Amino acid sequence: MSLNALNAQYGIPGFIEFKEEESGFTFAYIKNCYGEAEISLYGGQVTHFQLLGDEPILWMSPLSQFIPGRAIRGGIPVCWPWFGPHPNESSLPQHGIARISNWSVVETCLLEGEQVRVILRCDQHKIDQLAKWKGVELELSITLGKELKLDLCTRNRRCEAIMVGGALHTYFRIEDIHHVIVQGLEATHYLDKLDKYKRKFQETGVVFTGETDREYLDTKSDCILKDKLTSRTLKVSKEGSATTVLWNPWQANSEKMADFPDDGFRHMVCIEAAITANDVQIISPGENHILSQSIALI
Ligand code: TA6
Repeated sequence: MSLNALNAQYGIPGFIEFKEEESGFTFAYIKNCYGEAEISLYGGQVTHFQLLGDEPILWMSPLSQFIPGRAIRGGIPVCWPWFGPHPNESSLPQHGIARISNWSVVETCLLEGEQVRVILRCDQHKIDQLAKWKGVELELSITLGKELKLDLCTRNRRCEAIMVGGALHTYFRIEDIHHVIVQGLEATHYLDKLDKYKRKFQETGVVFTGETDREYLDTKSDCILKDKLTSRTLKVSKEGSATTVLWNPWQANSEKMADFPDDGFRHMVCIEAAITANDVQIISPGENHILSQSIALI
């Protein structure tokens, strides 16, 4: 669809406008009385979210590549229909295909209280190239109101059950990783990816003193992200997920990644609403699964 047609059909003057950037990627720019957000149609990825009178909430790498076939680094990547490396085909991309696919707009609307909603659908042709997921549909609904809410809906249109993993892999912008705490995961077990997925117990709130890559199990709790240097506190809620992933690559990995600044690890932390480990979803024929994450300033 051309940009003019996109704006004619789905633009809402003063609230939603579509623009093509130098990279050739098309973005939706959303504004209302609560704040603003930006969404790349490539990847179906929110790349910016800011509430009125506050600093941006999402971290975007200044070195992120905007190249077809590559994942955008930062914002809210959509990992689907598997999380991490593919379980048995190493040639398939890490974190699935959704974040490296094009998405089309299926609906935009202005809701009560000037909330703005955009609904996107992942490229069906790309999904159908995956034999096990052929005919499965993927939609993402993004609503900007007092909070930002994402609903990732998997529809199983096949005649047999499917297995789906994934995550809303959210990068939060922070002042300094040494001065944040994540609460809400106390007294839960996690798999430590850095220690051969060893099962460990989280007693206290999570503080960061080095590379961190953990899958917290059997938890539907909200996470509270406290940034002590800015006194900003975010509540990160979720639905349709019993696994929360925390990630910070720390210095050495930041330096290794081409699309990550060397000191990038200081200013971001990922808190992800995930369906992985023992929480991979089996979806029956004709059924849906919705993975949701909401981000609010408290
Ligand atoms: O969500 C954590 C994680 O799975 C880490 O293991 C790390 O690989 C991170 O995702 C980033 O993955 P990416 O493919 O975007 O470089």
